[in-house]
Amino acid sequence: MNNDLFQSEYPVSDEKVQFFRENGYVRFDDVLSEEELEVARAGMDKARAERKGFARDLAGGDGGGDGMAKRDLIHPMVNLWAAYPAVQDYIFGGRVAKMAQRLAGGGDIHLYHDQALVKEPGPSAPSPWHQDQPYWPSKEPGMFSCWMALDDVTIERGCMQFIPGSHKWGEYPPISFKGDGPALKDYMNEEQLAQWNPVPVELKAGSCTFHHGLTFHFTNANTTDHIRRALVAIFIPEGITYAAEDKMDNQFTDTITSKKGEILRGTRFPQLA
Ligand SMILES: O=C(O)CCC(=O)C(=O)O
Repeated sequence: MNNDLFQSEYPVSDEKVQFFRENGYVRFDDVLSEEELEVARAGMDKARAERKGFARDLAGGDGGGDGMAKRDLIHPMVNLWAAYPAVQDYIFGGRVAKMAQRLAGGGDIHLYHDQALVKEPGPSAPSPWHQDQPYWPSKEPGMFSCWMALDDVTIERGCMQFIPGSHKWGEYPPISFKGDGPALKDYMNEEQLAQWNPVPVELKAGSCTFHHGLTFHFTNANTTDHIRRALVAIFIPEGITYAAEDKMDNQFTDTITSKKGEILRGTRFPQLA
């Protein structure tokens, strides 16, 4: 740890914990200071510059070109903590991990991975309604994320939108980000459709939302002239087990050291709290 940034505690009230449990998401304002924001942005921008041709896109292209194709997509870069000290300080500083621990009701918190999600200015693509749990290796739900805004986010810039309470509706198949499969809405019954009331959460930079792995969420394309940078951390709370072959393989499967049914652990899932 280079300094004392990202370490001081951010109070999480019982009301916030309760809100998270009931709605499957919760917001926190002014979590990062201006100084911390600058450090986090610089870390992410370094990664963006160095990994220019590396960013993969969720919509199926190669994401490696510099033309419009790149602008159309969201560029996930994962596990920046392992390469960029600024992101490592953010992830290991403890503030956000302790907030996660409060929301989980205590117990150990391990990192699954971090993820920089960037929507460049100009026309880009929406992130379709989806749940995260279908893409994760755990047998039971319980893993969850912190989505930290590094820029002010509005609906037009791609802030997070949630369906409150949808984390209680069960797990649905993974949604294709290419748009070539069923939409999440296609799986809904009439009662669910009647409750399909998206809540956009506009945030100032340095504020964040947490969302449960089963919560339905969506972001618009970034149609503004300013970049949208979000730094996501995904947490494994206590008691989560590995589903192994019952789940799809992904780029993290090789780092998992657990056997099916054992507590989910891996060489790159450090304990944070
Ligand atoms: O940032 C986005 O556009 C989507 C974020 C998301 O799906 C997530 O963090 O789980």
